[in-house]
Amino acid sequence: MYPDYMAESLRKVAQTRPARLELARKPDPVYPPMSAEERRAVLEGFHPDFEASARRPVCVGPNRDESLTTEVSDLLESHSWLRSDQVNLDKPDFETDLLIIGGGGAGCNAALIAMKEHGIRSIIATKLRMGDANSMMSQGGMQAAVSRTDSPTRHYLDAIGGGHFENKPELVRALTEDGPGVVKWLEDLGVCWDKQQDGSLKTMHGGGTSRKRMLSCRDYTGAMIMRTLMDEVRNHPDMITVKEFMPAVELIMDDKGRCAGAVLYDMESEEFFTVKAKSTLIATGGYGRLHIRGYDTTNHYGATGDGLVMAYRAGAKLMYMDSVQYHPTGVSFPEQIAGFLVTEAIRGAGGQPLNKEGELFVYPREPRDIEASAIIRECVQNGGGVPTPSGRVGVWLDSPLIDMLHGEGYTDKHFPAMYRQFIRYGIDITKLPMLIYPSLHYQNGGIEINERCETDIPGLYVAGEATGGLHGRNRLMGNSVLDYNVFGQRAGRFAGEYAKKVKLGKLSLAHLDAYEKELAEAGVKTDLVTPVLLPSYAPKDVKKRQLLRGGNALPGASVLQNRLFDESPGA
Ligand code: MEZ
Repeated sequence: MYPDYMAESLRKVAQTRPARLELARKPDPVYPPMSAEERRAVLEGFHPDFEASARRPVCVGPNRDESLTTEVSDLLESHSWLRSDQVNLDKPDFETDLLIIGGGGAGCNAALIAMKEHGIRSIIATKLRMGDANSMMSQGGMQAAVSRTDSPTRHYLDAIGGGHFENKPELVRALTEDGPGVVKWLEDLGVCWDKQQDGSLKTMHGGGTSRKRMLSCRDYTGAMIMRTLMDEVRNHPDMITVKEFMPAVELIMDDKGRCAGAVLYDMESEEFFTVKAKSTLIATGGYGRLHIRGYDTTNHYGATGDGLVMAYRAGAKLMYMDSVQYHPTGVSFPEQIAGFLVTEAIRGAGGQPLNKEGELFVYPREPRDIEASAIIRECVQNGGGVPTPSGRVGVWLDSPLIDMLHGEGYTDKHFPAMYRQFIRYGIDITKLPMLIYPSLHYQNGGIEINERCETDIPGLYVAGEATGGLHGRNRLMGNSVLDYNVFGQRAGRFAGEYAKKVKLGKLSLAHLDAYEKELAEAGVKTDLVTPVLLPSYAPKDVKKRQLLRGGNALPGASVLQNRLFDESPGA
């Protein structure tokens, strides 16, 4: 239940609802969409990326001197877990055609396509369990141009517009043209898309879409897709080996500068294992658990940007690593679930963002960065937010309108995940609005790839959220689900093709020594060891005890904190 002090604001929301419902029943927008100038002003004034300390130049590596998100620069200016002389590469522990780092949607698709199209064997090495990934957590849907009034060209234009015309065009073309084929592939594997009475696919709007294009499986879209893909992967144990709780900590190269596998870390036995692979795919997802600018996140527990730092140390270039996506509607209250996703589909179905006076203050379907900035402005500049007991703030998302617009039972049927998420705390979203605030959601930038998922490093492929360029500096809803399917498949296709031809040379970790030298030459002083692997929410005194374990202890500190070695040991 909401605390008593929120009752007055809730009363105002109920009071303004009949007039807003009338508006929503008309064909015109319920609130004027922003002009290009208004959009620019709200972004520059209120988007967290534009805060003074949000970016700083990185002083090592392929993007040296470029301004990146500050926490990303911190992440990249860090030490490896390993030194080249600590690892014996003469007899690798495992050998495979394709090593896939990451057990989310991109990784599963890649393994399946490499097997089906090339008869290629792969190892999927995943930090937690298979499917512990943002792919599993997406709710509202996947975009694909399947309806009669739509086309890949329209989808292309929307994605490019949403990305502020900075997307890599060849990637957007691949995404939008492959989209309808992905819908069929997933349906053939067993995904049950929502359908209309006549059996055709049900499509909805998302922010920034000019046509209804969002396909869904209620609000469990990612869960449905991932369960299906994981089942298919598990059906082929002879071709696809899954290693759980075994994150990669560094890439292995050969003496010709090609990627040749990775060093894995067994989280249970704390041993390192080497994998020699003809081609390697990074499908490690995003970095929400770095809690950039202190924001809560919608991301899963393992989203710590591991692929970025491994690829960067090996010499791969990053793109748009100055751009972070904050989902406009993360939970603000109940605080036990602060930051959790409230799907954009709620606004697509008619939910309206309101300030504490119950007034609409923004068109509900602006692109994400604009919508999020407008919500921050309403709270920070206009004082229109509702404070929570622990000092957060939020605006209302008026969900009861949805049943009023579409008929009783609609919310229960179409948003069961959302309904359950709130009813557990005594909040019935068919009767009361949700309190929301932007939440760190997506890594817009990442490792630069071409439409074959190739990087600058032969043999190194990247797919899904770990890549940069596809979404420009702002991704539209539902394009990440399509992204991990389209580019996961492409990665499997092209990495598989490459694996059939390549002859690897002598294995090496010399790039780690070179990176370490560069850090020293740049004068970087840090105790941070990456990949981070797991975020730590432990208090400092507990962290200190963890770090006093022998050897290369788990880097349990948040990426933003040093490893406390400067404090007296044992204190
Ligand atoms: O693409 C996404 O981020 C997505 C589907 C999220 C959502 O709002 O449901």
